[in-house]
Amino acid sequence: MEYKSSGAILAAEFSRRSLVKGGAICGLAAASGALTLPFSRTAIAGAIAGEDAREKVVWSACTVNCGSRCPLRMHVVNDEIRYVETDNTGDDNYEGLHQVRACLRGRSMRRRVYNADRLKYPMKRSGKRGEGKFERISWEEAFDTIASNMQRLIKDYGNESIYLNYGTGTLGGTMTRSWPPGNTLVARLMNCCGGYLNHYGDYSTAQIAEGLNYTYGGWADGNSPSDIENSRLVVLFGNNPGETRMSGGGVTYYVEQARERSDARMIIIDPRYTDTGAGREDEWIPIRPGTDAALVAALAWVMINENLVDQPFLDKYCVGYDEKTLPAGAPANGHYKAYILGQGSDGVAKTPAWASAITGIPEARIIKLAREIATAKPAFISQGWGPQRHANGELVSRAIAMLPILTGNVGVHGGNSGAREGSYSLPFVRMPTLENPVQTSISMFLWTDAIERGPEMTALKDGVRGKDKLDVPIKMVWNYAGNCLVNQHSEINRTHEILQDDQKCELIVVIDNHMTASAKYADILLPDCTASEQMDFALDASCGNMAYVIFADQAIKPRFECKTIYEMTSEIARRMGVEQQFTEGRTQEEWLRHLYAQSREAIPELPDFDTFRRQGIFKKRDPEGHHVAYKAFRADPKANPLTTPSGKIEIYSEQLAQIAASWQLQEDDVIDPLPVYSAGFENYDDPLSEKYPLQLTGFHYKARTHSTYGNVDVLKAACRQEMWINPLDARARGISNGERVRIFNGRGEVHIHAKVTPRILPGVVALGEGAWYNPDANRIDRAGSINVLTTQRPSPLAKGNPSHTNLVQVAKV
Ligand SMILES: Nc1nc2c(c(=O)[nH]1)N[C@H]1C(S)=C(S)[C@@H](COP(=O)(O)OP(=O)(O)OC[C@H]3O[C@@H](n4cnc5c(=O)[nH]c(N)nc54)[C@H](O)[C@@H]3O)O[C@H]1N2
Ligand SMILES: Nc1nc2c(c(=O)[nH]1)N[C@H]1C(S)=C(S)[C@@H](COP(=O)(O)OP(=O)(O)OC[C@H]3O[C@@H](n4cnc5c(=O)[nH]c(N)nc54)[C@H](O)[C@@H]3O)O[C@H]1N2
Ligand code: SF4
Ligand SMILES: [Mo]
Repeated sequence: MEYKSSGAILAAEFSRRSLVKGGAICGLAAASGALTLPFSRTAIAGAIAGEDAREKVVWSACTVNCGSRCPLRMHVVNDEIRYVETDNTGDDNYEGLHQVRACLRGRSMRRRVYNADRLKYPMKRSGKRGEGKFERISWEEAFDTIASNMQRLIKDYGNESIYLNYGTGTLGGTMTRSWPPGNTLVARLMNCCGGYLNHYGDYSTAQIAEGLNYTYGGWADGNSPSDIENSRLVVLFGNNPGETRMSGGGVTYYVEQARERSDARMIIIDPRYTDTGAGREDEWIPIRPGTDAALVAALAWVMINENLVDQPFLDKYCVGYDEKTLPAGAPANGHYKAYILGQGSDGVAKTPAWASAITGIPEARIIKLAREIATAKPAFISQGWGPQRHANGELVSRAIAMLPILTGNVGVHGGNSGAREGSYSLPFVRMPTLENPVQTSISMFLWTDAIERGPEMTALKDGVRGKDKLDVPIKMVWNYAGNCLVNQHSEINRTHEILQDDQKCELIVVIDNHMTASAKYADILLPDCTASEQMDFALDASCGNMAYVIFADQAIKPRFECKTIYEMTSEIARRMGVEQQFTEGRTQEEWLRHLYAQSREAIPELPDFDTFRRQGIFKKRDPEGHHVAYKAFRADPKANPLTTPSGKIEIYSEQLAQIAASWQLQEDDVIDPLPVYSAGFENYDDPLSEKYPLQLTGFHYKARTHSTYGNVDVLKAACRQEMWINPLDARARGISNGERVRIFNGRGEVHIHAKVTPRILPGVVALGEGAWYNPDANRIDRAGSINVLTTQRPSPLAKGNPSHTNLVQVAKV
């Protein structure tokens, strides 16, 4: 047990300090609020047991996957969190070591820790899969069952039959880190036991990571948002930091402060009028989902015709813009300029009139936008990950990057690559997780297929990597800190059918804090400690150009029978005969001290362990100042080539031409050497739109981080789950604001309230992702869980999740 009584003394000291700092004012207000909360019974029990009734303040953290990580200062009395504050160090200056203030989600952590949905004991399934019927078992039985079944499955099917599912619930942790799979304690355990089937890609960025890899080589870098202070124009394609990067460490804070300084104009291109706009933007240009590449093509058409492209930049740094730099193997007129002007293989000129019909944006507005982007130098052009989470997302991501490329905004201050903003990170040392002896991996999106038809899946058809084909189906799933087993994976009804049959996937182990939709599909359900109940470090925030690490200390003892992931995996390692290799004889705290000692070698400014524990957060500014992506390449492309095959920015990719020629693709799946516009499947003009005429796009909602915090009452009340619909579409269906509607397509049906608002383009409806799936007896969801309506058909190149590409119909309930 790492719960240290000395922590109380350290923390008591801290609460005195916060009194001096004036933190006491809001502290007191919150504390008096806490008196009305339902903890009194346990508090009394604690007092009887003689526990410390003095308040102590312990630094903890919110480690969910929202892109930020926030410190939480837990005020604890008698082993209970009474209220939660956040960072009180630093100031409000974004150029200094500014405060990293938690958003309202993190500040409601108490309501997650003390939630009625908490898993209390290990359990085994007693009904059919997904019915949610369980019976309590001992930890011994849980560990024995997992170990013996795993041994059997490894013997019968091999290690490739054991899959680590995507899960980002505690992505920000070090010991508790839940993703990428290879960096988790479950991976360390499996690597001691012969390995596991890995996955590549992620639900966040599958298409853009794959797409821009061919443009820039590797993960596309971006300028730090602080560099906007040097920009004259900010153009955001489907990028909503006001909602997706909300914390004090977050990007939205930088964008706002840097724009105040530069007075840059801001244009937001999004089917929705987002919170990032909310009066701060200069212009909102609504666009039909999935059509950004058509808009970009027409902007390029105007720029080329009006001589506004940066020709010297294109000649020196790029491949395939025009005849001069087209690779020898490419077809005649295979270059970008020919494609735009209508001299390419499709023979269509990408005029503003052409794009207007596709995107829904007026022709005149497209022409004005082209002139504006080409002349406001430098311009910070970026895309969030909404535009790429589509059926044609790889092409869209590459197309948007064409704007900074055509205008020479790459590699300069105040510019950007067209990717999302970059951020500074520290070389903090992570828990070592050993090598996976199994080389095979599948796209994170195709695990349901790998259960259903694993041995039919091949490299050329399904993107299997490390092998030509899968030899065995998935027989066991480890699902740690993830709700992607059901809630967050697409097409819930298909998943349900596949998981119901326990002859296919024979063992599902879910490790979570709460009884989620995914937890209901477990065979063995293990209750994990929350971040408040153990010691860890939290890091890796997307935070502009200040990086930080949080000492996420143990605030309270584990609740109920919860254990840490380290204890669980160590116990299973013992039963698998690999305990020594797994633990190397260290406890969790000993590991953290060990990793910290190594980190201090890499980051000499880090204080000693105990000082860090007391100070709670360590911050460091990027010594470079503003980060400029591809600065060295811009300065000297010969000395600092990109990692693309040519070393240059590849507008035309020979690698993609080869892939397009050799892969087996479904109808409507387009892979192209150029960043062309292709509608992809289920776009607005799909024949299916006769039956399901509305495009449904998802978005990441401020009420939750995906599904996490989705069961917190006050957050649910503050930000209701509702479907956005334009007044024109609502009127045509007789729907008024606040009324319950049916949203349906061939994959399922959801009932939820309508938000009738001009903040969304006609023809499009939107639903925040992550609501807790709540089906009735007819499998109609009553909570607004979008994944009842999404498809499991993958995007062509990345085999990623096209979560925002959906056609639906809407009607009054
Ligand atoms: N339709 C649609 N679907 C989407 C998306 C979309 O835009 N649209 N977005 C996708 C994206 S980008 C992502 S990243 C995924 C996210 O999907 P997930 O990674 O599944 O994220 P969450 O829904 O937050 O689920 C995290 C789980 O971890 C649990 N958890 C939290 N903290 C802890 C802990 O300390 N220990 C343990 N054991 N469990 C913990 C939570 O209770 C929750 O069940 O969703 C994807 N799904
Ligand atoms: N509050 C909160 N913050 C989060 C998360 C969360 O769940 N809640 N999740 C975190 C995670 S894991 C991730 S991956 C990121 C996700 O970050 P993003 O993927 O950037 O977030 P989204 O909301 O899916 O999409 C951003 C915007 O794109 C718009 N959009 C959708 N389709 C299109 C299109 O075709 N074209 C254009 N131009 N715009 C389009 C949406 O309306 C939305 O406003 O957010 C992170 N931050
Ligand atoms: S949800 Fe994100 S922004 Fe909010 S407190 Fe947690 S880490 Fe910070
Ligand atoms: Mo994500």
